[in-house]
Amino acid sequence: MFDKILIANRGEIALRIIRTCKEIGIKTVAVYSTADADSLHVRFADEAVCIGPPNPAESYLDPARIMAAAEITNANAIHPGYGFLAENADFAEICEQHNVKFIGPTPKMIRKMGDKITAKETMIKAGVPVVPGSEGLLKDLNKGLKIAEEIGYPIILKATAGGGGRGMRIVTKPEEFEEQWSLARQEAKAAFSNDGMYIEKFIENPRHIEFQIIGDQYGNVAHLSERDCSIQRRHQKLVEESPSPFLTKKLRKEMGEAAIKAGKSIKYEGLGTVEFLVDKHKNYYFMEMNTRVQVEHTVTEEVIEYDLIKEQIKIAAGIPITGQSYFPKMHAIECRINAEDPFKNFAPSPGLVTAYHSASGQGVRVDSHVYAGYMIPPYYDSMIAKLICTARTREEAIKKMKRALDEYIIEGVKTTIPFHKKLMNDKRFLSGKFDTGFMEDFEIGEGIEE
Ligand code: MV4
Repeated sequence: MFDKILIANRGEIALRIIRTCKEIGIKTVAVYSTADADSLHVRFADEAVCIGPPNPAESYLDPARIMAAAEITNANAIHPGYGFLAENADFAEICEQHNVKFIGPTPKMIRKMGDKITAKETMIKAGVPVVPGSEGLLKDLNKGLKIAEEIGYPIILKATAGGGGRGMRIVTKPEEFEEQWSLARQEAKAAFSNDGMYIEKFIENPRHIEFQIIGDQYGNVAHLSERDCSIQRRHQKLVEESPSPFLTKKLRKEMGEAAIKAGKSIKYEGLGTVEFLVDKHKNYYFMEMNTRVQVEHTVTEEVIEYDLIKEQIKIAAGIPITGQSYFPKMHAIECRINAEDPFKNFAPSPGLVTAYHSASGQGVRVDSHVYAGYMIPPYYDSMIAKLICTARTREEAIKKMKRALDEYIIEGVKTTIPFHKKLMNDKRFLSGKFDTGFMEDFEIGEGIEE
């Protein structure tokens, strides 16, 4: 087992990783930018190294600074968390070269799943259902038009280097194809220096249902059931839950087996997420695979009683898993509390937290790095807390969430708490019949007077 782990991240996920390390007796090193000097991850880690200015490119995103911090502190492993360098294959390779274990899959696996066309081809070979579309890279406009004609409009153009909603364009009729094709390629070239594109049939208002998988260094792969992440806004998830109110027992088993096939086809090592689009007829299609721990891993932890970070560290240390899959015993819902104003189009609201009281009580989990007097810096993402409520049924979890949202106090900045309060009373949300189009016609109504 590792003696000391460096956490190449900040905020709640850095704290989350430190917590598990403490429980299993591993020393921790925090890294921080000057904007985060007063952060809890700095205080709770055994050691802390300042790695640069607030700009992520000169701190949390700079492999050289992070590797230097690992070397001076003699850390034997690096946990990247999510975001920043978590899916950077070059960084994982640099770790290998410096004999520091990257806690995550191999650089080859990260690259394979990072290139969306290669990922899709891998899944086709493995027998995992994918959305009908072009096979491989689209060579030219005419080839694209021909394939679009074959599969039928609307179609979606996706960048092979994209993902998470970046570099996509919908085309509803052939007359629009040429313009969208050229715009999509320009955007992809600018954003990823790679204008490789592919086509898929456009699935209208799908559900986003993802399976947590776990694989060890010996080829064992298991699934830990699903999370429904259909409540999103501009490709940012707002609420996640497990189990999905949309899945039957039979479909869960079937999709879980598909997720395992996906993992086994690349001998996947570590924690991963297989994302599926599910249409209204309950057809499911592989969308992407994430090769990191995700924000919403907590929801899975609550419904199967499992420490995912602990397993991730054990796998990196070469300890085998049993290969047993898990099914939800409870129902958990997570509300992402962001420093954003839900009444002003979710505009960021960084600044000083003047008063803070966290929700608590049975079945209530809060993963957060915030405290009274904490300054939310404007340089990083706006998520400040994850509120997870767990109960035996969805109805009970929602009741608990309403209660927890009512007792959560955050003053000084605007937060998404009022949005979640409205959502927990929304008829469509309560019915469980919602899809990724949900936020397009959600009205929050009037703001509360202060
Ligand atoms: C799609 C799609 C419909 N049809 N692909 C968005 C994120 C990226 N991972 C893929 N995405 C989509 N791909 C086909 N063939 C609709 C989306 C999509 C979406 C997917 C999941 C969650 C929210 C979404 C919001 C808009 C579009």
